[in-house]
Amino acid sequence: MSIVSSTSAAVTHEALANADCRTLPIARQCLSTPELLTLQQALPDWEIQATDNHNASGAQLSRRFAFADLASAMRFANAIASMADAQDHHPELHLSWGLCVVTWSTHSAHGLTQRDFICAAKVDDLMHASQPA
Ligand code: H2B
Repeated sequence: MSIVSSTSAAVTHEALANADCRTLPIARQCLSTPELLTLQQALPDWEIQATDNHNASGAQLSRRFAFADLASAMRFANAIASMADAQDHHPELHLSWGLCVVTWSTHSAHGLTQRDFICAAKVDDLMHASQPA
């Protein structure tokens, strides 16, 4: 099941966050530019970046999350790790005092696939869940 097709209308954040990477076939092909733009509209806080790192020779999806201290950033990173294992899709995490930078790409496709957008939406939900109402 594909969340997005080149002819599709808008995709919601909720639809991404509720999707399950384990139901998707192995990703070998990166999303097209129109597909990337459609999905990015659902994740306005995330930035698509050019990269030449060892996993993604094309593009990656990244967001910085600010915290009051290191322990809070580490708790958030641990929650992301549990979600990532459950989805069998794993981010790069940069942790420092008050900061967790989350970066997604799909190693098997060497770039961005819908798995990255699904997991980014789930990270947004984890952030909302960790904030006091
Ligand atoms: N995470 C990411 N980001 N990209 C992948 O291609 C990937 C992964 N592949 N996590 C998964 C694990 C694969 O190695 C295992 C065997 O399912």
